[in-house]
Amino acid sequence: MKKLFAVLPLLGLAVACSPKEKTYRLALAVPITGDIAAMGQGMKRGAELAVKDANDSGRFKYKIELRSFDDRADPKEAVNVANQIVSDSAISVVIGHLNSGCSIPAAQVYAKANLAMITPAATNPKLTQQQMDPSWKWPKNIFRVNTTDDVQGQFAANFILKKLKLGSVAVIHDKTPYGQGLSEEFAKEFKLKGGNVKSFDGISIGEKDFKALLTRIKSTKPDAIYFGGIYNEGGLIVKQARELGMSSVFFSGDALQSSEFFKIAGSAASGCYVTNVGVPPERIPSAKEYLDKYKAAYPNTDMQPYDHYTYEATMIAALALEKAGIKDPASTEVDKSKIIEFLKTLKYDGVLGHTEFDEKGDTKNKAVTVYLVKDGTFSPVD
Ligand code: ABU
Repeated sequence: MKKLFAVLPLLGLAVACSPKEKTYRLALAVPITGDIAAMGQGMKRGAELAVKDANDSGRFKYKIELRSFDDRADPKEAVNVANQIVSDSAISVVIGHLNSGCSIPAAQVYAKANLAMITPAATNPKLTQQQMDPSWKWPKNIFRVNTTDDVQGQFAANFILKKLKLGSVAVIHDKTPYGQGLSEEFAKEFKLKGGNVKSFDGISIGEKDFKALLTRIKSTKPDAIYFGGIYNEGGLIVKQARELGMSSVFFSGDALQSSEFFKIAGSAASGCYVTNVGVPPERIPSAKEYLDKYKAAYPNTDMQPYDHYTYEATMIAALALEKAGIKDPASTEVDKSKIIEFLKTLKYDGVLGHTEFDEKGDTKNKAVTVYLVKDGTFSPVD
């Protein structure tokens, strides 16, 4: 009996130090509140599902936990959030941000702290280009699992000209790095391929009344309106265009592929086109398990455009931690440099298909899909 009491403390110590007990931390930085919270909440669902799947897989000898940070889609808040994240030395990878306008400045904060960031949504090419600049004195820490607006804008321009056979367009953008950047890429390609860009106008996030602008655009009779921006303004623009009797085809990018767009545009959504980067997950065999799990975990919930991208980014972060980040099995300290080096050589097959990064940190997967809105859904157009 005496012997048993003697070994009990040792057993307790062994349990406390068991690798199973160790917890490593990932951060998610997205808008959880505010005007585009629907998309940020979708990303949070994707990240939480990935962390659950990673922990349930039994592959890891430790537990992964997710800390979520709300940047409210505000670049200043994104930098505040980034500073909070880097002050937590237990965080090994950041997944985020959603907005290019947030991701670009926040990435520099992470770089100075040698922390890898993987965005599942920000599409402005400048995000990764900045780390190729000779003035970038920090590790090349920025990775992106979704392709970029130069690819997406060019694709849309060629689709409108060649598939829809429409030769003129009015461009409206929301003056953000995403909306304006995408519109510029689109307009450049549209003109290059012989199309007529009749106008190029900026509106402001939060604006509600576009009738004066649309009345001016209507007088120029464009075949199509191309909008670079997010569903709140995009939904109102197409609704008001139809109220003014405009029949121009409405076309936009990935940040409109949300059920929120239907709520705002109502019946005017029907017949609109949007692009999103990548192939629809329903068409990727390796995404089936994810889709089934998502539906089971979040019944009666509309998937938002970046949920599966965030799931993938989180799974990749967990893999990088497993394969390269564990510094010392006796502690939870991570080797952040090795995580960055691992991501540079990643070859991963998951819900997005195959992912590997080019020298800029961008995915080599350049697929873009056009969706037509019909019967209240986004239907891929072949
Ligand atoms: N990719 C569209 C929305 C996010 C961004 O600002 O890039």
